[in-house]
Amino acid sequence: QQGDPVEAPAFLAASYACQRNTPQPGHNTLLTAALSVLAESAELNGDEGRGLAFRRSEGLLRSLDRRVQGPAELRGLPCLGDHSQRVIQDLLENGVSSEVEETKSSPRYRAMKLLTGIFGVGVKTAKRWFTEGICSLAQLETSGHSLNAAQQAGIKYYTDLNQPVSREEADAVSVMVEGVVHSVLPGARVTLAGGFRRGKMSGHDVDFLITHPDEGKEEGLIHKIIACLESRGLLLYQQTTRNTYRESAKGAGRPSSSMDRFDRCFSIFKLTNDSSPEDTRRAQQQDPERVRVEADQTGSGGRPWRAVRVDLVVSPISQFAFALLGWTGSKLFEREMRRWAVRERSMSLSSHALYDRNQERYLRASSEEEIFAHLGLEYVSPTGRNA
Ligand code: DGT
Ligand code: MG
Repeated sequence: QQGDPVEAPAFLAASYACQRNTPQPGHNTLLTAALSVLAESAELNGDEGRGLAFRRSEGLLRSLDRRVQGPAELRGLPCLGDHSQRVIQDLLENGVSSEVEETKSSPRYRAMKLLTGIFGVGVKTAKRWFTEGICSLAQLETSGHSLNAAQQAGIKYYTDLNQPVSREEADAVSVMVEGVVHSVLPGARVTLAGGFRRGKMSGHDVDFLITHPDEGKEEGLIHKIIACLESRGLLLYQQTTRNTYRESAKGAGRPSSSMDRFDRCFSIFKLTNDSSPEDTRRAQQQDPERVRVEADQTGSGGRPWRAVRVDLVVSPISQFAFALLGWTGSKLFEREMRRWAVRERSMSLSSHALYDRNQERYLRASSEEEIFAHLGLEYVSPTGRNA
């Protein structure tokens, strides 16, 4: 079949990220990395709207099934605002975007990134410090600001916590968490969520969702888990927050925000250098009370272990499917799913429940597939949720 070369058809792309399959890292990493910098910069400026616009463009480009070669291929694609298009055009023509390069080297962006890189420090606090002229950890330490417990841990383990967690480290942490959870509540289920469930090879933390097949058995579980982790010397820091979510029959307590109300623990684990998943499993089998493996290797700061951020979330089994969906991410995918629910289906979705505003009732689900089906969305597997 010969003839005149025809122009490649425009990419077909749905406008909501939750309607698309978005693998990691995608075919347009030059473009997505650049847009991610601009999104992050906007977020660090407290400009949510602008950040979201860049995140949507980034997500769209990551979902495309081939590399964009020229601006003409972008015609007809959703989610690409004028600003994103200008940046993309620059990158396609010159290989770099001056705006992105300037952003990356700007003192404000660098300082804000450094300060928000401290565990326990959000954008607001970092902004306040930056306006006082604080741009480094040394300046913060001599500033006389009193830091809360989380921030103190954040400073203490700064280097470790800013070094990405590898897949292997995540697996080693999984073995530790499973060992502890099963020892305090046999039959409980531990599921790796977050970026690692989406197939990412590294992450900033390791997220776990914990439940038990018998509703109610999970009550108070978080405290038992923490006590056990502490007794085994596996925790460097922890802060537990209590569940306050109550489902109201009238729907008054229906999910109205993305705030989570599960029992949750923000923690920092002590991961020994040689705690590969296999070693950790073996050590636990030999002596469950002693999973600390004395190592002769040295880690960051000459230590034989390293600090790793771990989030533990406990969900009752009745909410598990919603919790799993909510804690798998990505953040943009979640956000888009909630936006789809409200705008296209008149439903409210949270990590706890799905409420149908027309029928004025909650829709039950025992799997993620059922939630997608309730929403009239085609199922997207976790590895396709990297929007
Ligand atoms: P990373 O940076 O490699 O850890 O990437 P993720 O995707 O694992 O991001 P992370 O750990 O911040 O959060 C995992 C997912 O959990 C995220 O996509 C949305 C959800 N999530 C995190 N924090 C909250 C929260 O406070 N409330 C709710 N509802 N969901 C949250
Ligand atoms: Mg994570």
